[in-house]
Amino acid sequence: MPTLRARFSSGLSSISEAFGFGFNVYESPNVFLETLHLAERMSLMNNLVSCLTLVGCLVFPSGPVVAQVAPLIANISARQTTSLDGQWQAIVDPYDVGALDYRAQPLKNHQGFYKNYKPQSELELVEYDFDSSGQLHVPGDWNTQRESLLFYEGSVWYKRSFDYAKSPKNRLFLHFGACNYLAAVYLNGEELGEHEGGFTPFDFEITDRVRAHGNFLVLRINNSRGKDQVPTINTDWWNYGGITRPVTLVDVPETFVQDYFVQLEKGSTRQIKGWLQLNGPRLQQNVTIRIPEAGLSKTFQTDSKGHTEFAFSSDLTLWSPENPKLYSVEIASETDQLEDRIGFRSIEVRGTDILLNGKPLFLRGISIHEEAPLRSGRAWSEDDARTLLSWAKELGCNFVRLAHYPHNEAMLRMADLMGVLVWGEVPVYWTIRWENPSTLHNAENQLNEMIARDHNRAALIIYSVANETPINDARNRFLRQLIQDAHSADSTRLVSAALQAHEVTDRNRITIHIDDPIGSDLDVLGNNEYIGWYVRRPSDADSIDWVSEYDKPLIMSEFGGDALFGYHGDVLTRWTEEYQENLYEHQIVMLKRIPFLRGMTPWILKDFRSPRRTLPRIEDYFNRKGLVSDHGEKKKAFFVLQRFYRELQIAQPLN
Ligand code: GCB
Repeated sequence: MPTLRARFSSGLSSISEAFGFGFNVYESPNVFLETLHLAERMSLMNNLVSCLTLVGCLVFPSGPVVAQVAPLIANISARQTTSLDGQWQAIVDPYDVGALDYRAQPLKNHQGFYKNYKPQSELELVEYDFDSSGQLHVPGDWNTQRESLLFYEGSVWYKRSFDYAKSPKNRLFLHFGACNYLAAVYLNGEELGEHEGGFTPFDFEITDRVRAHGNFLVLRINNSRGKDQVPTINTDWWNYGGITRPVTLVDVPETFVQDYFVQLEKGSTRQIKGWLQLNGPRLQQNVTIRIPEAGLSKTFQTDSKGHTEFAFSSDLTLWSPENPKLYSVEIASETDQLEDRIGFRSIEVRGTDILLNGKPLFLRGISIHEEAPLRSGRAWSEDDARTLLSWAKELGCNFVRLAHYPHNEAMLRMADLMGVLVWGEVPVYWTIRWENPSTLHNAENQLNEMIARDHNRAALIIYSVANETPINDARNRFLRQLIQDAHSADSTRLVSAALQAHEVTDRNRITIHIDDPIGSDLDVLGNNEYIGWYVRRPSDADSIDWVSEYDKPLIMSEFGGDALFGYHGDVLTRWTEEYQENLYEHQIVMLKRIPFLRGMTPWILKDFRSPRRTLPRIEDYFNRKGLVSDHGEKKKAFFVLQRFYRELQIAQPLN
């Protein structure tokens, strides 16, 4: 995919020209924005959008943020790395004074915070100081580290220093697990580049810029919401800002194995098919893939672009939830070597069935937000992943929906290890700017970054491209592009989206129809419904019928209702555990009667923060649809679902 910068051509260079409206609104703002830094772009785009809206221009592409990131390096944990996690100096900058002067012009001198400048005399005016500005922990959201930042949306500058003795032959990269939402990265007072999107990893090469001593790394992270962003301004989750996942220095040989795909061929349980990509000056090499435990060793040659594709037969124990077998896979080129732990399984759809390793499977799932299980804020660690997935397993799950954006890599690796199948998702949520090409480009980029990071994880079986999006031509075009992207980046996995069906009432008989036109492009249908919470009474579910336009499997990707842990009453008193418990009981009656249902991921494992949820003493800015409270206590409905999943397990013991 071309970078955004590659699409720019020559054009305007000054703000006055831009505000003179002497440009094509589809092209030139991008060009002049390219010359500006992050905050300028963001605040100027807001102004431009307001101006253009006033003069009647309804469609306007927001300023895409230039991503000059290096191609993603796969499997960071298997490389020679140095962690930059820990306490970082942090300056909270709600007015972006670290980037713009009082005329909203880019700061050119040392006043730009990325310079980390110190006054040279008693007289000199310098209005910032990282060293006395307090600290934030990385990884971590800023919202739950300081009370004053709980609702904060804007910029925070981060700084840390490091020394690095690099061997002259090697190359060094900076790797960020994720920063929400926009990240501008500077090393030793120079801009490295920017990244847009809050949930996917990115790298910058710093081989020629790193010093043995006294490097200072500065990041400006901005989590302001924007209409043209992905997600857009309206969500039902907390907009946690910050460097939310680990930061790592990755030291690799001059020519290294950048990425590889070692998976079973679509539809096969014996044929391994994949590819490998080298990065560096020696692109033509012999590369060997070894799976010692299976006695496999195959050698291939990369072409002049450093690429090779391969296929060979194997006789492996297949990965499944009941036996999550991972093999050590060794990958060696003439200049680099690394190891991964990979599971091998097949996943397909036949009619309304989902087949894992050729056998029909029912996905006993639960939806999960990326919130820490036993403390406040974003989850990011292996321990967080283990606790969340242990709760899912205790519930009887063989499947989780990681909503509504790509979760951290530890979660995917833990799912591989624990035997939990995964639905991964991008934050194309509710109503985003379907007509804006840069919004589409951004969504495609986030999808590709997720796939690039996770495409060797056996647990991951479904890519979801959207959640509850309204049907219209522009949206259909947008989603079809994402579906096509997912299939072409990885043809082995299934593609889905959480849709919304509609109700038809005929003489008191309620039927729900699944007929979203996007259904024809998907491998698996997802559907969210809130019968008994936002619509109708819980008991109405008992007699509701479901029909589908498509001969495809359905996953009920959401249903549920809120309950405050410890609040009790009768089954028709909202917010009580009894209401939620009763709702689940009636849902199960309905779900059992849907002939093409092949899975479900009720909403949701754990209560999570949401600014939309304001009701005092009940919500207190938490969505309470969790089966587990935000303090880890299990609500009554947890046990209803657990009972149902046990029944299903008895009926289908091998999943
Ligand atoms: C939905 C959304 C989910 C919300 C949930 C709710 O349909 O997909 O993000 O949190 O409903 O609780 O309303």
